[in-house]
Amino acid sequence: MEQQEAKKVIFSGIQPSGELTIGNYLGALKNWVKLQDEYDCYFCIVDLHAITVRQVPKDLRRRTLEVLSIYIAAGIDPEKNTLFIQSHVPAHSELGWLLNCNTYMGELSRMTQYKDKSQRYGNNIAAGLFNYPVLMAADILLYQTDLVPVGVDQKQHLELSRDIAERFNNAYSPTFKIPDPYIPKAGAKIMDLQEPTKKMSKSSDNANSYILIMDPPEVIRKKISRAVTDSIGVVKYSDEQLGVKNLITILSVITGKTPEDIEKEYEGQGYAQFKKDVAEAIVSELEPIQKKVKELLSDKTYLESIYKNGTEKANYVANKTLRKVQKKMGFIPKK
Ligand code: AQP
Repeated sequence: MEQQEAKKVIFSGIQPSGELTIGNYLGALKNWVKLQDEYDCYFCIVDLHAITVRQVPKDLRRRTLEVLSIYIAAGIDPEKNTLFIQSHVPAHSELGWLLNCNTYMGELSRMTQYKDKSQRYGNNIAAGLFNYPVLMAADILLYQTDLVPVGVDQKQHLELSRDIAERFNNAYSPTFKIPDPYIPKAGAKIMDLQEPTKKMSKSSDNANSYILIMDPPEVIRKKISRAVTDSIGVVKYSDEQLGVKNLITILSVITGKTPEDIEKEYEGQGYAQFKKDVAEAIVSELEPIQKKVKELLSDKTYLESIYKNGTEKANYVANKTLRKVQKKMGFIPKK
């Protein structure tokens, strides 16, 4: 009998560190949906990463289920993919520690996300924020992942995961698959609506800087109408007009039109109609997702069954890798 070729493994996750934005949706989730037929996908809610910055416990609990609902509502089929909560698979923390002992302080201090975030938190920087990329390496390496869909912002962390894996494989013997970044064709970095030089971020202090997946239509319209543009008055996809460029990107990813087509469509029209259309495109893209999320959140038993199933599969695969690592490092196997 002809043996079926195993599908390549994909791992990715989102932190429940805030309400998800259209950055998370257009930059990550919308692409994940396209991967689910071709790959064996593990989509995780990375709650252990979220606590690198202090969280309010009841908000973390609520958001974790909200993120799971958003995954499903965005079109990720729980039957085809492994959906689970990171803290339900203890191997993540365990491998994280083992890898911490195989990672250098120098490597971690070069991570730009750490440099950026530690500036924001001043004197109260948790050691976990510094070690975050090691936990991310554990997440990925546990599943013998082939490909990791990452935004440009996460590329440096993935390179570190590769370095850690290669170092371990050389020091002991081949144990981890070396993961490659997967940069989706339609990948987009969505920028902050108020400061378009920065990426849109769910933990921003300014609510006008992002659009949440769950924002009601009138809030979306208001935020887009307030989005920073310029005084040039031409809808152009240009680095001189970062605010407008960002709105074109959003419209382009939602509608599938190219930035050039969008430029042509609004030739000689200024920004008013363009902004209105961007807002309506977002509203109609998010409407069915919001409706589905609300339905899912009212059925906790269903959500529980999804993450329980996912955890079971994830635990099985992750423990296999963890046991191999422990054995190679010299730990006595459990009887
Ligand atoms: N603005 C964005 N544009 C494109 N993709 C984005 N992603 C996040 N923001 C944008 C992608 O979403 C995935 C999960 O991100 P995360 O929650 O793990 O952490 P993050 O990248 O640090 O996202 P945030 O919103 O900026 O979170 P906070 O504010 O908590 O740090 C990743 O695939 C990421 O590329």
